[in-house]
Amino acid sequence: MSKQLILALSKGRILDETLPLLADAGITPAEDLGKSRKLLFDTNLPDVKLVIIRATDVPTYVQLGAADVGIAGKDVLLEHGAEGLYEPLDLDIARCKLMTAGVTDQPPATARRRVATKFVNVARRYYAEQGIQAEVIKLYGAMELAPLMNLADEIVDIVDTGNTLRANGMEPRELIAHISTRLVVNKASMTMKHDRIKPLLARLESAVKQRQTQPIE
Ligand code: PRT
Ligand code: MG
Repeated sequence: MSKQLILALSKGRILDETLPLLADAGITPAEDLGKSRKLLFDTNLPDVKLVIIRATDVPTYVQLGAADVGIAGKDVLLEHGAEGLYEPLDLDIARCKLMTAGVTDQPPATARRRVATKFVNVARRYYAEQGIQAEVIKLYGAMELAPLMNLADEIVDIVDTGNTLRANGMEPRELIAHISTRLVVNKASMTMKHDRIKPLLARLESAVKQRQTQPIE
């Protein structure tokens, strides 16, 4: 196994909140990420590299050992499954909720419920646990549109302020999980590169704690 440490970061909204945390832990990209079309970046540390990929691909990279460490939303991790991954640290960023939602003031469908979501595994598990018969329909985006178009009765999606739901005539219903961004580590890397990963974890953990104790202005 190489001595290099590869960190897989989720692009999109998590990235903006991840970079300051990494900087606090002593890792900064060698060039401006926004000004480059590259996907693999050097950092200030000669043996640490960053890959910036789709959030949904992060668990796969880490699970298969292409990256040693990854940063991804708990929603993505729940959907992907945790096999081959350790999840040692909650970075406490990009907090939101994974919820069911339906059309405002419309009672839930009593027969087999049609549920549109990109979180098909999470949704199947959730409705089965609730003893609700559900037909889960995979969508890749704009879940809020599905009930309006009578494609589905409900959706399972990320909710933060609830504004997106309200703007589309929908209301949040049941909480499935509280979500935040997590650090994941490949199980083999954790053993083989423990001397590299342990200090990184410690520095990130103290960066997270420091933010949590900062007074809110
Ligand atoms: O592009 P892609 O389909 O992959 O995802 P995306 O563009 O929806 O999100 P991305 O990649 O920028 O970041 C996704 C990660 O951020 C998720 O995996 C979550 O862990 C985290 N996160 C935190 C959120 C939100 N907050 C959030 N509000 N991800 C998505 N949203 C979206 C949500 O899908 C919905 O459309 O914001 C809308 C709801 O927000 P409110 O405030 O209107 O309720
Ligand atoms: Mg996106």
